[in-house]
Amino acid sequence: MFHYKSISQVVKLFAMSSPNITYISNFYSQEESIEMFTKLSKCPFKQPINKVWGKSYRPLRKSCSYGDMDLEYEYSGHCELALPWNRTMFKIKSDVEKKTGFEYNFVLLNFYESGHAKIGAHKDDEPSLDQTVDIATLSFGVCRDTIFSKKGCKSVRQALEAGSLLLMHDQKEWTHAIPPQPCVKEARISLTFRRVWSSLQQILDEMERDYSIPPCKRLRRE
Ligand SMILES: O=C(O)CCC(=O)C(=O)O
Repeated sequence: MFHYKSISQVVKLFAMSSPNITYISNFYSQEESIEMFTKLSKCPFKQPINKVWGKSYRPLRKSCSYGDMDLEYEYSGHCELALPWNRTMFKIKSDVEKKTGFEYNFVLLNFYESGHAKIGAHKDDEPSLDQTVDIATLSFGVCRDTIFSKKGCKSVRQALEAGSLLLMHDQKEWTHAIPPQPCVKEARISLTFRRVWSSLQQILDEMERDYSIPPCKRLRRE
């Protein structure tokens, strides 16, 4: 017979051994996804120069970003300066916010021209990211897989279909990647919505830490 305690331990163990994600397959209909893919293909994608472990490289993947005014996001030694929201991007952002209940101020777009373009295993854990807000990934174009991995756990593979929305809740323990799929010949565009601290907020946070301002005197984030 199971005791309540042992069941809750099993539930906890299971939660630790699987990535904390929610996948919604038809967030946008097929027709909407095709229309959006066409619009999004016209975004000013550029091949960034990334730096990992001191080495610079140009990934095959191209990217661009939109966000609130003067917002910058630094990752892989590369700084993305957000373009101002346009009508399409603002509409998509509102749809995602309605579904998730979170407010986003930044979106990173990735353009994978074919299955040769990829993104290595990584965590979106930059200090400039608000970790209490789920990262929301929309996919358009060809279906690609994502792989979640954690040491000692079985990897989880999830197909990201056109029009789908993937929510990553608390990903401190798991990495995610878009592996190469050379047999895939068509393009995919992903949009990852995030909440980024502004540089001013980061300075205030550092001051709080450095001068040990008691919590009651701290400025609230919002
Ligand atoms: O394209 C994707 O689905 C993932 C993108 C990603 O992991 C990232 O931009 O950090």
